[in-house]
Amino acid sequence: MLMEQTMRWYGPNDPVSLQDIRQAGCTGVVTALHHIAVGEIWSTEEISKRKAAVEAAGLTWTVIESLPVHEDIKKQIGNYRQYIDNYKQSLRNVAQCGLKVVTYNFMPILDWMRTDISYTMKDGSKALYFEKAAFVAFDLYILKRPGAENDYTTEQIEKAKQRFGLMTDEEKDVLYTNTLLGLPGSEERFTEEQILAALKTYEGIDAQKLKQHLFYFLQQVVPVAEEMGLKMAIHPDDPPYPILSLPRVVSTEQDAQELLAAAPSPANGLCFCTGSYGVRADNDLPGMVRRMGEHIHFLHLRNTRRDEEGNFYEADHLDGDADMYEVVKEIVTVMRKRNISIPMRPDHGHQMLDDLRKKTYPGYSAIGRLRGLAELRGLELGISRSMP
Ligand code: DNO
Repeated sequence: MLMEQTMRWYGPNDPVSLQDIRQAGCTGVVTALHHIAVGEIWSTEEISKRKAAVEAAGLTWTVIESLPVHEDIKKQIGNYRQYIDNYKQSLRNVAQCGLKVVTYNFMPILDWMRTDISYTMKDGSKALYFEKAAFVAFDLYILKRPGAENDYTTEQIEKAKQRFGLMTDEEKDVLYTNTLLGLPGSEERFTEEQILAALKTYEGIDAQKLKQHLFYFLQQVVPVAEEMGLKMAIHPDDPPYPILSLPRVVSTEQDAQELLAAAPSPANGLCFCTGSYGVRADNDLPGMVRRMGEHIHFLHLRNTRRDEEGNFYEADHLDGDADMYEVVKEIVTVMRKRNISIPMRPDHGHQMLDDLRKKTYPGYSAIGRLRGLAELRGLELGISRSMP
């Protein structure tokens, strides 16, 4: 039994087509109804329409990524109870349409964060990159977040100052855009004032409080998911530590164990993203799969290479700090024990070959992901065949 191979598809406007995904060797896709505003109910009509489009291409809609959680739920303000009710209804609707796995995250305001989306690798391909000095420069000198200087050492500030001093106006502009790309729904650019205002709404919400809000949310929605036969899969924080003073609560094994314990159920599970968890040296990835394998409902396989300063780039899938061989070995063991196939997607990929001339979603060009998928698929088959 092998992992179910999927790729993310952003929907009808994605320059990577369903046909492309099928030719990459996938049997399923991971997609979401990105056109529905966060917090609104996903209707069965809209879900069925998307499902039919996927199936018409000979694929299955294997995982929803994401059914996003409204900011009010994370802060427990305003209409959060209504948004939780809406979430429950969306869960009922997706289950009614035959879907099985729902991915979401609980990151305040920002989803993922990189400072560079076209970092040139030695072979000329482009990767996503998080450069600490550029990020600190963004925080201190572009965003000018009040109190930001308290979050960094004198050395970091000095380095950021130098880095910023050498940037052209255009580079500053690109840095600004890149850094805020992970803002959900940020088709247009947010202004500095809007970001600062959003950050302000998290004043008084520390990690402990955010955790309570996450647990409350889980206690509300997990029973519905369980009743409907769905699996919830929470995506970890990316990067897995606080940024811009925002609290983070899904960054470590302990965080994951705690959230699983807060609403014990087969429906309460993880999206195990080796790329996100793997940025922390204290996350033992193979051990996490071994210990929490029962609860892994979806896999993002990706690799990063970090240094002491806090910089990291997205490496080739089998390269980087994560020992992908060990990780996949544990996954194979877990799947055999559970007697199931866990869906996976090669997460991100380098922009390479013909894709260097195309515009795709950052990290989601076809060829780089195809390369990652092909390598992972071979790795898994080799491991699986050689294991008794
Ligand atoms: C980035 C993705 C994340 C992920 C969400 C899940 O490439 O892995 O945006 O989809 O955090 O809710």
